[in-house]
Amino acid sequence: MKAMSNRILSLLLLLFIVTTACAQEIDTLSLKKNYDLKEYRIPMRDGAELFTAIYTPKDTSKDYPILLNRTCYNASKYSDYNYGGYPSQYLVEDGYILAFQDVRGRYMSDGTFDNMRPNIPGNNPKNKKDIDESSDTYDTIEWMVKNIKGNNGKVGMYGISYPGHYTAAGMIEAHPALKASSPQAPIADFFFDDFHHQGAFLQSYTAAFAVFGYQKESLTREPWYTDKLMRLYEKPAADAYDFFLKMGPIKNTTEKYHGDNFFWQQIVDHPNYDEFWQKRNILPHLKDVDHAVMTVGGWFDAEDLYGPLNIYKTVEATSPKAKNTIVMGPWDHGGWAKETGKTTHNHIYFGDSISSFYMKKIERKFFASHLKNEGNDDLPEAYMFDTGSKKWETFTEWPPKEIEPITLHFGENGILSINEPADDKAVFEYTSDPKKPVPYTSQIEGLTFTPRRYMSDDQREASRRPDVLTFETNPLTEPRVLAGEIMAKLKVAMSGTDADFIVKLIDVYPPDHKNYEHNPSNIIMGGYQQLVRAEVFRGRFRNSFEKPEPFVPGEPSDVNFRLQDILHTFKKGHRVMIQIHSTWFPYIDRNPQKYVDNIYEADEEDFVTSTIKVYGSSTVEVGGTQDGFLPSAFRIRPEEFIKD
Ligand code: PG9
Repeated sequence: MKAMSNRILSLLLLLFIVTTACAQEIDTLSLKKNYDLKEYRIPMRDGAELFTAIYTPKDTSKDYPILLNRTCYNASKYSDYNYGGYPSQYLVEDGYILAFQDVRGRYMSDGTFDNMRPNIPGNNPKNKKDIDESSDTYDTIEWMVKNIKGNNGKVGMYGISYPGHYTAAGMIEAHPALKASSPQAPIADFFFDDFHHQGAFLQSYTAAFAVFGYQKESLTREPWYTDKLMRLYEKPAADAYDFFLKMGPIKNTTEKYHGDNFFWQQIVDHPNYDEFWQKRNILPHLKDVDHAVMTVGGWFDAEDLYGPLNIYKTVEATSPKAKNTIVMGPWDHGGWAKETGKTTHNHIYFGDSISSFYMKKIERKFFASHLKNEGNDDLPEAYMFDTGSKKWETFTEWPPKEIEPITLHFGENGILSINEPADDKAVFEYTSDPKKPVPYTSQIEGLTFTPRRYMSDDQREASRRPDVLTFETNPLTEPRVLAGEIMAKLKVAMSGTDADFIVKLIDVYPPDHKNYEHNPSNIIMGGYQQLVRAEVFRGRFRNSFEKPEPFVPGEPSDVNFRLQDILHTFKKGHRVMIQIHSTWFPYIDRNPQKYVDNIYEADEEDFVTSTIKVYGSSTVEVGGTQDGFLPSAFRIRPEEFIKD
């Protein structure tokens, strides 16, 4: 049984990682026919050797640029030609030297792994004393350009997710041969990406800790942590909501699953944005980038959406010499790297061959123009897919100034008004019960590595709950494009001393909207409430992510927070809807609603029901660039960066 379950588990894990990092199904025969493969151990400045699998084109009649992918997901797997993390088939056919490297401390590379290893400024070109991902990238490029036959002296980097983070790290004090970087779904800061959203913990990530929370004991081509992952999958839970509710407070995770997991312990020991997290934020180091950067993300990326948007914005603000482009499409995590024919997210259909369009017309052009001097990079500053009109749009800047932002106001009887105060005197109230939290999805989902489908899910079930405030406009008489940043500015009060706030922006379809022709799940599209954007904010961080504060019962307080950007046309006849609630389970762990110093150590009796008030003077600002008060640490513009 054990052997069988390990096999299932390894497949499960491989499926996750392959779907995260895989590209257009590679024709491995053409790869074998046209590329030679060799394995290297590349020496770093401190003597550590990093395993690197390098494919070089068999046609030696010309020189080729190097495309480097640094990964924590097992580069040694590329040594049998049929792994899933290759670049697109178009790049393979165009001819590049393809390098895949295990980052320090992973699989076949030396050293100790550190999640989001802190960047040490001033490390390059040569600072013998320190190492980080930027210095490891610098040393790798230096070695490859000097030692790999047939390279043209130009290097590109790309990677999806954690490999996207390593691509962004390589952009810092970059090697001069690095000419084109494409961080895709890159992690910028684990306090805002993946494991946390603005400091609120993603309990739905519980299984993921096994992959990142144990050090290997020797060089290995196989995962060493599968038995730890099995602890959660021994009795696969078909219903994560039920599984985690029955498990009780987060502290039970420590006792039952992760007591020996170093990364879990770091998460538990650092519930606030302290130096441990601030040092791992890559944004303050992304400056003076002087080569071409194309950041890619998915509007429905439930894992890394903060990362791509803020890495693009930071480079735009700090690096005038960079040719800086952002591409955001109707994809989930890494969806642009695999062609699915009909591009859908959950129940929503966006069009055909959208990923192929990206790979052929955008990504291929980006690398060819900067690494092969073939064609020119006439890509727009922002290549953005409108998730409402379902069309690509291009902008000369992002967020765009030419699209008017709007202010949404809440009124009695669930009225949402656009740009007109509805009723500043109104007070809306709900009772939040952590024993009956609001489900994050209308579907029953089992334990996943990370949840993905919820990002465009139907919100009708939530809008019918008494603990969800729901406001909607009248049917729009004209289409309305919402583009750019979103800021929720809530005035709240509560009977408890802590609370989370979830704000959702929803596109409500007209009641007579047709169902899809091909509709095996019989989804009723008439009245569908499509989630456009949602975000959670842990109210204790309302004045500072570093120094949380309890609420005073009954005292009105400001809770201002950012939702991630959007580009969405609300069509004529549709309505704009806002939902506000205080639990979102088990995507986000439950807030006890009684202030405790560390929620990861809260006991069952700390979880209390709370009556929450939202005042009519609250608003949601949608579009453009949202300035105004931001809690400290949520810095995306360099002049605001925390000093290292
Ligand atoms: N950013 C993704 C992730 C990291 C850690 C846990 C779960 C997901 C990724 O690298 O795939």
